[in-house]
Amino acid sequence: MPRILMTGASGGIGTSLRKLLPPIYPDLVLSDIKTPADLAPHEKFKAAELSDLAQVEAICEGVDGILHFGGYSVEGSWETILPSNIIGCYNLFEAARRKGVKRVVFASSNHAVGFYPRYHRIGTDVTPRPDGYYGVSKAFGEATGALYADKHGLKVTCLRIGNFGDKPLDHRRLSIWLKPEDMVQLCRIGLEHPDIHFEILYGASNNERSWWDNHRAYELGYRPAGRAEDFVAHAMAEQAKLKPDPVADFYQGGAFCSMGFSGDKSRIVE
Ligand code: 15L
Repeated sequence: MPRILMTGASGGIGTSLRKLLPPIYPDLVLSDIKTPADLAPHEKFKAAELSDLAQVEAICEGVDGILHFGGYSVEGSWETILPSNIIGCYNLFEAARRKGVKRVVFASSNHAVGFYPRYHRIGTDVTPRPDGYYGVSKAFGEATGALYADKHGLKVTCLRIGNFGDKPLDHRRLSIWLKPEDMVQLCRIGLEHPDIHFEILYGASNNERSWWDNHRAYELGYRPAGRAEDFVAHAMAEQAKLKPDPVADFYQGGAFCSMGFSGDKSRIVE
């Protein structure tokens, strides 16, 4: 029975997967800086600060595979992103190597490629176009994952997650929504599929309005059950409550792109 470590256990994705993963991976070890408020007696939890390599090594001891969801999960200042998402991400891959962990699934994000316009359908092989320091940290994580796969033989899967949740929250999320059960399928591919060396896959459900070519995930057996179009009325009603934002509405990364934007608005074509 493989021992799986999940970092970021107190965050949004971690909290949801804590309920969905144990039937598949009974030997699940949870980690975060803070203990989940509702930690149950049967759950195994080890606190760790990602920016401290010794602490990260300690949680990797005896582990077969890692789901790395830890770190800062939205845009933040450089001072915030650097320790949690850059140093923390390096520490995770390096600790995994030192402790002989075989596989890592890294929670990358659509914000690594957020400055592609929505009209541009992209695959997983495009040049990163991050929409903030958070997106830069996700591109860094993908690059670090590739290095550890090629140089050290770690099997690495980066999931460029769209928007994880029970339903798509607005117009943009109709293109990028990821149902929790579909996330579980992607984690299983990363942790178990025999053909994994280094992969980048989009973390998106079966969304008709998708901007992403995710054929590699399907080749690896991904069969998402979520369909964003089933929630179109809800998403559009929520969208109607939002103010128009020309930069956010043009680029894939949405509001992360317009945050602090001082670029060339003439690149935005109606
Ligand atoms: C992300 O990467 C964030 O973690 C999440 O909070 C959302 O902002 C999501 O992207 C999104 O783009 O909707």
